[in-house]
Amino acid sequence: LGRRQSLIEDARKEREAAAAAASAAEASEQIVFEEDDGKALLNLFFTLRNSKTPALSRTLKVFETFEAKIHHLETRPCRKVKDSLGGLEYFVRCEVHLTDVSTLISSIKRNAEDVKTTKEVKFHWFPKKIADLDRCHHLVTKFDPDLDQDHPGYTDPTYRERRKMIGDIAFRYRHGETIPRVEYTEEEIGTWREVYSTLRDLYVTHACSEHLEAFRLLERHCGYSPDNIPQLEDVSSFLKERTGFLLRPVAGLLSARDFLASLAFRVFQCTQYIRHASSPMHSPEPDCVHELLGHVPMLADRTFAQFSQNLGLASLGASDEDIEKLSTLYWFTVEYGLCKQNGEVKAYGAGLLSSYGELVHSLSDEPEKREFEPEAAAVQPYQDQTYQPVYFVSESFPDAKEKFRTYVAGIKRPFSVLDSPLKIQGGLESVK
Ligand code: HBI
Ligand code: FE
Repeated sequence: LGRRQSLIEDARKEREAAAAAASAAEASEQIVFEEDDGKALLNLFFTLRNSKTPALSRTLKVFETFEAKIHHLETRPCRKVKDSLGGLEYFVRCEVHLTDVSTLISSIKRNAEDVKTTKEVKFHWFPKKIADLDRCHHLVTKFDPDLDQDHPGYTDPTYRERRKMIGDIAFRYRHGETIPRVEYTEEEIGTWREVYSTLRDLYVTHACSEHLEAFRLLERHCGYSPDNIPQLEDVSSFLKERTGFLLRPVAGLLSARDFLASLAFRVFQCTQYIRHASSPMHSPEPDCVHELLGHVPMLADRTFAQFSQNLGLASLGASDEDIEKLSTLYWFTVEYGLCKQNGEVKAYGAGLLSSYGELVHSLSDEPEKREFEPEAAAVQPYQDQTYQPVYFVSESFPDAKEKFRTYVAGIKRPFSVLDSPLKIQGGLESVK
């Protein structure tokens, strides 16, 4: 019993160490291990040598500690004669909480030799109620200024410091709280002014009518102007009234799974920092210019808001492959979509509406334009470094929404999500 206690104690310490490491990376975020975490099917191959320590019982207790359900256990005599100890090779297949996989493997490695593993995800955890979005905070750091040498802020410590300060607001934020205001510096407002004035003139000829209409309202009611960077809390209240969408602050590019899951609850995870002053017309990652000028006006439109939520609903609990497809679909619609209006082609994608260069390019004769078909758009290779060579053009938002509905019906999931547009913010009671 003493040994078992110490093993449980070890496992607990490892969990705490893992949680500490994760929270060091994610500021004050507390990692909570819950019953409904996703499950993995784990295959383990390892060798236990004959020795004085009771290796087998210690090893099996690791599985017990992590409540791993053993589906299969098989042994054979050790074939490698490294020394005179002999021993057995083991193959164990078990079902285990997704969040426990790495600690379980490292515990096994302390008892056994030649440990090899493969893992299949049985199902993915996903948020069931809007407050669960506090756990959808996994950032993708490939474009952030601390790690990406090509980022215009990479060599500017003051910029990186500022980013950390604004990022901390997001790390500390919990659902339901008021989004803290940021007092932007003169330099930051200068960057905003430059993009704002340039893009605003182009919207008249290039933006879809939904964007133009919402933009007028945002200027009237939400502090949109060349001299002011709107505050997320004000924008969130505006959207809430228009379409039920809420903003929540996020510190950078979010994993596609977490980002899409938020949309299911009509929550848009929104960056609050602004791009580097040396490059006002381009940012390698999302920033508040992209969100506020590109995404927010579109989220104020009812049909578009519903389309965005539907993308999110389709993503809940989906396989990695389906997340990849939905994320590509998102790319060619929400980010880079074009649509027909009164016989002309206009832009509705946020990536276009927040980039002067690509907005001009997208409506020129240069790129190829195809009719929007979800099946094709979901697998079309895309560019995140240069302008898109291909754009998809929707007949209208209701048409895009309808086509998407048919596409989603073909996605396999172990449950169904009933689509109740606004009620969902109170929780997904309809998940079977
Ligand atoms: N994260 N903060 C943030 N903003 C986005 O626009 C965004 C994201 N993560 C993924 C993403 N967009 C999409 O490209 C899709 O992968 C869903
Ligand atoms: Fe975006």
